[in-house]
Amino acid sequence: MMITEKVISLQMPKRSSKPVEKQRWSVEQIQALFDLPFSELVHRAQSVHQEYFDPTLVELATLLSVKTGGCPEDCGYCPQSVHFDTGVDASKLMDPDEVREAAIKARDAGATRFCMGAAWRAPKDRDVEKVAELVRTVKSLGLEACATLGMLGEGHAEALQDAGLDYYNHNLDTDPEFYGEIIGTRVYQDRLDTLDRVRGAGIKVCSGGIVGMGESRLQRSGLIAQLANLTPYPESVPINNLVRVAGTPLVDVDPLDPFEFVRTIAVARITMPQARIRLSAGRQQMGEAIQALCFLAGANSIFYGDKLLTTGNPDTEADLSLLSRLGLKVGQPEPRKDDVNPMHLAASVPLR
Ligand code: SAM
Ligand code: DTB
Ligand code: SF4
Repeated sequence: MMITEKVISLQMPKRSSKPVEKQRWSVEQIQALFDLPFSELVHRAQSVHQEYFDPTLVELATLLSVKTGGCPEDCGYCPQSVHFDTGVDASKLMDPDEVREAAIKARDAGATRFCMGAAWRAPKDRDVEKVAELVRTVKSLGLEACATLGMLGEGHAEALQDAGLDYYNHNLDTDPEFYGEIIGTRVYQDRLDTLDRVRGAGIKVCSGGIVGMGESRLQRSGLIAQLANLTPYPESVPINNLVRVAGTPLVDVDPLDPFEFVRTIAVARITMPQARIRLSAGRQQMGEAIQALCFLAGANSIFYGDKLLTTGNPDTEADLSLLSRLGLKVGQPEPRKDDVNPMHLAASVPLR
């Protein structure tokens, strides 16, 4: 559905029980949030987080690479692409017993969501059938199930929904203007089409992106605008900090200022107040203090387990210790109120 762009009012609209007409975030409005003094931005994000969620609750989602490497796509950040020599070997799809074992381990360690990743450009019909079996396995253990398998074709989302899949992860990854510098084998619209299929089948959308790939602040704002303007915006938004992997074209890119990463989390929280905002890849390189700032800025989910897909993640003991020292509890954050137009939250942001 197309929605009209409106000029943001400097007055707070009155709350009403009527559905609020969806307004589009402009990239400039989002950049104005990014440009706020750090303390002001984090304060606003924290206020939104408190308004919509129990801010002491953090989701633990465990990842498992069920089919690793050998991917024909050329995503410049990815260790699993055949285009780059990263030392990642290609493997076949795991069988249900292996997945069951990993999911039980994750559940026993405290995870509530189990996300299966496959290094495919797009799964074939028979791949989807097999993954549907994996989804049933995960669901039978009482976990939320998520899968990220690449672009979905006709009937795929429905088959996964039928198996009980709760979330499908497919990231927009970056700003449309910057996208072509990172990925050449598929276009932005392909990603939007997959998200439409997921939404259409009644599966919750998990979509976010990566920062620290050499994009500008304007382009980070462009990514958040794309996500926040989806109608509705995703229920789950992973924000990844680039893990610079040897052999990929992005290995030597300048690391992002960690405060800029925190700002990205804060802006995602303000613009998508009901979403679970996941502090995703890059935590191992980040240090505890920056992670604490991310929780303060509204992150309420993490990838939990010693490994992401092919790269490392903090140990589970270290994560539980960090959460405990911050007085955070483990659980499944649910928004505690209906959405109001999140743009009211930016109403007093000075625009250039
Ligand atoms: N092949 C599927 C796809 O591309 O949708 C699923 C797996 S893919 C590895 C899932 C996501 O992981 C990517 O969209 C990207 O956001 C993230 N990712 C991959 N490599 C990364 C890296 N080096 N650093 C941070 N995030 C990364
Ligand atoms: C997402 O946004 N990040 C996760 C998950 N979705 C699939 C993947 C991170 C991958 C980091 C690089 C690796 O471990 O291979
Ligand atoms: Fe393949 Fe996904 Fe990696 Fe791109 S991000 S190369 S599609 S596994």
